[in-house]
Amino acid sequence: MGSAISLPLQRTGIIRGACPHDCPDTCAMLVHVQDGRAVRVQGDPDHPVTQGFLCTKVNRYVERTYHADRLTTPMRRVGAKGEGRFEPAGWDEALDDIANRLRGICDTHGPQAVLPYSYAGTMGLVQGSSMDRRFFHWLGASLLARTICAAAGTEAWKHTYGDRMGPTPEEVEHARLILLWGTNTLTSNPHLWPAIRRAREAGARIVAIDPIRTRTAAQCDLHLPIRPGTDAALALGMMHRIFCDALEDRDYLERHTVGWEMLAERVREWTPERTAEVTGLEAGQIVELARDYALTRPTFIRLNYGMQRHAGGGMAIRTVALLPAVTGAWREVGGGATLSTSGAFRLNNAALERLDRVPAGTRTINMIRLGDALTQPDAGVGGPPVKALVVYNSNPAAVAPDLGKVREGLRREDLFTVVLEHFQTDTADYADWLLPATTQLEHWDIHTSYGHLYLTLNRPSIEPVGESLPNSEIFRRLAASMGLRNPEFRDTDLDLIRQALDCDNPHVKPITFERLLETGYARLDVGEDFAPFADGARFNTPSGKIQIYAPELERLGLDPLPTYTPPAESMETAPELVRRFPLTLLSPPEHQFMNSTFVNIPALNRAAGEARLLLHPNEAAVRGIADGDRVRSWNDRGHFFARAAVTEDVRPGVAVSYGVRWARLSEAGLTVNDTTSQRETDMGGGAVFYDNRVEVEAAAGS
Ligand SMILES: Nc1nc2c(c(=O)[nH]1)N[C@H]1C(S)=C(S)[C@@H](COP(=O)(O)OP(=O)(O)OC[C@H]3O[C@@H](n4cnc5c(=O)[nH]c(N)nc54)[C@H](O)[C@@H]3O)O[C@H]1N2
Ligand SMILES: Nc1nc2c(c(=O)[nH]1)N[C@H]1C(S)=C(S)[C@@H](COP(=O)(O)OP(=O)(O)OC[C@H]3O[C@@H](n4cnc5c(=O)[nH]c(N)nc54)[C@H](O)[C@@H]3O)O[C@H]1N2
Ligand SMILES: [Mo]
Repeated sequence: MGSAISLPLQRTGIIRGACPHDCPDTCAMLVHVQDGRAVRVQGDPDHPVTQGFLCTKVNRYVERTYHADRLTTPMRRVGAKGEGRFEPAGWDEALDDIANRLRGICDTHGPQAVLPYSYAGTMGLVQGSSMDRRFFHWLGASLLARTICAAAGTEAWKHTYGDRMGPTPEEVEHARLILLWGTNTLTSNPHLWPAIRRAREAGARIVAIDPIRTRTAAQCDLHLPIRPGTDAALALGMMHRIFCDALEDRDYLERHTVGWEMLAERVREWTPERTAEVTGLEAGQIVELARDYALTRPTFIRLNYGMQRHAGGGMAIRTVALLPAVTGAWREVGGGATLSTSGAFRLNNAALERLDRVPAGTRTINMIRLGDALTQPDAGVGGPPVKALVVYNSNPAAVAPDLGKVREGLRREDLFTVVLEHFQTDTADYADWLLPATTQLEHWDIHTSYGHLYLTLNRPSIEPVGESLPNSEIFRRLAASMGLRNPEFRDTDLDLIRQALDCDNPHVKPITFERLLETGYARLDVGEDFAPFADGARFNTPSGKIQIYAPELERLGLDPLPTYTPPAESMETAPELVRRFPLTLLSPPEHQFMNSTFVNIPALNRAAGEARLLLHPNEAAVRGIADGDRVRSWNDRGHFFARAAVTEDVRPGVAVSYGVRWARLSEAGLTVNDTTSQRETDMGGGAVFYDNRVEVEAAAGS
């Protein structure tokens, strides 16, 4: 373990850490330890964004860490695939066997028959994208396109603004109109809320644009229950009005954008009436929103993931994100739009990951097509079948779309599966080897953020639970077992942190490891009032400007101008399908869970209750469904069961089931993701979780 933890642990006191989860807030966490045992976690009261509080979930981090079900030794499968029966084994035995099996597969089928599968179980660079990547890159394994969450928006923003940046909670309090557009802030980005509250106390109006009256929408001054997947239409309709009333910022457009005249022409057709018809909102509301947006200063749009998870998700992000370019909202502190702030954080990922070692011609497999990749002889993309799957920081048998296909693949007797985990998850059930990994309290890491501007160091606060090891150490040892002797596999976790910081990004330059050891976190050196796209900004796009017209999109077969792309499963595109499956099923995050993490924490599971299906009273009535009935939702991909909740919180035509649940804790082992599709978004090959049509019926046993 020397290479993983190489500074002494303090046995009693308060240790500075970082919340590792996939959330924009990246909290600075204080871990209270007593005699070598963690007793409490707390949000750092001095951190300007964390402000002394953690969320409902992470408050339970100590409980999760010492959970009776934590994996504490390597485990070898003894039952049938998927049965989830294992026996304990030693690390040497496990690593030797895994190395032998992988070597055999590489020799027979070539190294591309090995597929790594990871996502954001931890957002830490060391435990998430360092030794693991080096291992697979040196081996010559297939590459994984990590598209499940943010790919559509990332690609859209790249073609439009270049780097992903925007106001952070520290600036947002200056805004006087805030649009929460496709985001459930109180659940998924709760540390933005104090800034919203302060803005509101100073007179700001808060508007939620969401098909569901979420707990966030319920707190806003106005809720616009938009039809799913039609956000681009709403933005175009707003622009129509803004140009008609000559409320655009001509000076900003001329100096900083290309193609605005074409946009002004394009939006002429987006009259309030047409916009209303497409979006399901009222024409009067649209006109009023547009005028408010153009006449208030500063205006801030938090545009987030909801709108990305539809076939036209990239175009939707791009179109909505252009509103502040049209009105020049970027000029002021707190004005503009934020998708992500990760563009401010370019660390030395190249040194950590060593993509330069990837053999030329290596294929890439899109993670959201895992079902196809495991069930098609050429993995769906050409080349050898996938013969080995190594999963860490992810739970694909719960979070991936089209789970029926995923399980069919995982059940293959000829697929060798290794899972690094804290718990026996849905995916772990299918493992040949299950390896115990450390949690954030037990390892080092460094964290960027996609919702603010602080770099955060995570110090381990306790010894590893049982025989668990950090991911980095498991891959270090696996590399040794496979005979990979390059010096890169000898770097310690502290070496890796130093390498990450050793970069040419001027925002990061003043931040050293020593400084982070002392303070725990540090703000990027971007000056006081962050207004990245104000006057004088340079845009990291091919033209150096905001690309309202983006010629690169034309080469990808897409409209180079902002446009409305209807959902793939909609009346406009698939009327026959819609007649059979009339409801759009949305499955956004459950308040008490973090994707599929924390689902096994008893207090949180109790608070979330059993899986529910929210339905508008009209939709329930025509199906003879009463509140509390057991219902079955289905389409051609699969089905699942839930308890009906009849409520006006969802608009007609929409059904909602909050996720992500564990299949092994769900009725019949089925969840929402048995119905979702492997289709890719227009940009970035992202997932379309919410572009999903189902029918619902009362099930026996109501
Ligand atoms: N508690 C909790 N917090 C989380 C997570 C979690 O699982 N639990 N997950 C984290 C992760 S990985 C992510 S990516 C983020 C996601 O967090 P958010 O950015 O909030 O995204 P979603 O929750 O996917 O969707 C947000 C809202 O968009 C709405 N929506 C769906 N379709 C549309 C649409 O077409 N248009 C509009 N305008 N709205 C739509 C949904 O009803 C939902 O209320 O949250 C992070 N934070
Ligand atoms: N229907 C539907 N499906 C969705 C979504 C949705 O909104 N609706 N959201 C999607 C989104 S936005 C995302 S980001 C994905 C999330 O998908 P994932 O990134 O797979 O997220 P989790 O479900 O939290 O699974 C992470 C796993 O990593 C493990 N883990 C955590 N830390 C470590 C570590 O240090 N080492 C190891 N070895 N393991 C660790 C945890 O125990 C957990 O089981 O899900 C997607 N799936
Ligand atoms: Mo995500």
